[in-house]
Amino acid sequence: MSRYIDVFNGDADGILALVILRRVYPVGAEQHTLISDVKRHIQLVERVQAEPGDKVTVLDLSYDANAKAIDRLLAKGVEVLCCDHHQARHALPHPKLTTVIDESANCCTALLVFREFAGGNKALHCWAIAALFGDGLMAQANAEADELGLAHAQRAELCELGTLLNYNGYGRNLADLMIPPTALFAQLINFEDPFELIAAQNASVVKLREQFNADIQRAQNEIPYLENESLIVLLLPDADWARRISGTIANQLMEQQPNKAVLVATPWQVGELLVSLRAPRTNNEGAGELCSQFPGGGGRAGAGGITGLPNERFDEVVAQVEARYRGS
Ligand SMILES: [Mn+2]
Repeated sequence: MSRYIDVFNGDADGILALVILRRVYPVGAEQHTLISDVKRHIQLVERVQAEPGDKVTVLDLSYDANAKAIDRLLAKGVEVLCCDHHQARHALPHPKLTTVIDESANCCTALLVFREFAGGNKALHCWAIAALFGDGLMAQANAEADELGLAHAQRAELCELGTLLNYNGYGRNLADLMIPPTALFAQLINFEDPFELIAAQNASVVKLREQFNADIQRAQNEIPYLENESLIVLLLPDADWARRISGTIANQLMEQQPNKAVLVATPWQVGELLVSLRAPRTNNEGAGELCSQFPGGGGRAGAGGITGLPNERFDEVVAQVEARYRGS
């Protein structure tokens, strides 16, 4: 019996892309393998152990970061489906490979999966909107919500859910996370749409909300490392709450101050930082490109990051961001 091996990013977008796909194409538990990790760990395809005839689906993970591992699977006769919105220069045609890739700044993987496979299903569209909110893509989330005629209160619910699921993905390793992404998926897949999940007062959602509220409060009280008319920089302390909230506070600052770039750093391994960059909303490009000039850096047009930046290079990053987005 062939197996379905689903490999997905541990953030809102990765989890919800898989929820949409597996509500359209359900797979029995005995045939199903799930592989995920913290948001920052994106080279997950190398963990796949597949046999010829197995079907591997890769969601919300950069093709380029996984290209070698995908090539090995294809060469072995494994079918691979990749849906993503990160850089994919190495995705070459292959009879066993299907790609749904769109690198535009206003799109996320869950939206791609919805458009490609869900045939306009309204309940599944709502999951995709939650994912857009989770990825900080507010304008697109609202445009999709307009299509469905969602009320303000419903949008607020989807925004909160997306934010909470995204928040859960941040950490150095799985032990830092409140709930492992594979366990979150296993709960979410049981609900037809996100409103049902929220109305059920799902225990995971309640737990995430409580911790989130405490963490965001602490982050909002931090004094910026640097702030001027073109950027705002936060350097958070070496604490689990800071690692959990770093991505969310970056998205929140970006929304509040749309003409500034946002840079948030937290201590990573000894002598290193984890850096998140958001391009200004008013000049929404170049973030991934800027980050990829540093080892461990990458991302997409509006959002990028550097994993393991040596502390002494931080001011260099700050200077580059300031030069890149001055006058945005
Ligand atoms: Mn994503």
